[in-house]
Amino acid sequence: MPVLSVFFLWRPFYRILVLFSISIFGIQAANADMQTGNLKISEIEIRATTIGMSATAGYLTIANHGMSADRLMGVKADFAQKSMIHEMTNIDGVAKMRHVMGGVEVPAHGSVALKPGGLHLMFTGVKGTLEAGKMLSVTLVFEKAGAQKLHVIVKKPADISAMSGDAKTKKKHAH
Ligand SMILES: [Cu+2]
Repeated sequence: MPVLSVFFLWRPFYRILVLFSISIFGIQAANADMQTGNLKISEIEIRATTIGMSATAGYLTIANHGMSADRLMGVKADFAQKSMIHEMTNIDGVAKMRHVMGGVEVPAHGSVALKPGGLHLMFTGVKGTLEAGKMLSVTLVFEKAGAQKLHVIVKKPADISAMSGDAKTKKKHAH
């Protein structure tokens, strides 16, 4: 009898505990950092497009907790005709973009940031308009970690967390 009463006393707490755990995991699922092997990939943010815009860019950070370097070799996306890794350079005040050949190294115990004004994912021949809030997916291809299909979120340029204050004010990266 005392055992039973303890059980009934605990039942409501148990239920609260279950609900609490569900809410925690729900939050983790929404905050979409992704762990694959030694790589931790941040939520991928893609710039929203407006009517008539057929090119856009994507930003993310890849951290490598492993003992050996990996390499981001390429990117694939269903919503674009062509997906590439690009780099933005600013030489004497002239901003230029180039296609990064041979991929981007993710150093051992290091990280690489693809952000406005530097390295970025570049999508051309984008089908339709990418509105803010839209969920899409891209596949990142790594030399060692292989192909990783990841969710991406479309954001208004002002909402992209990878935007540095500098990039925001200059509005240089106009694609
Ligand atoms: Cu570009």
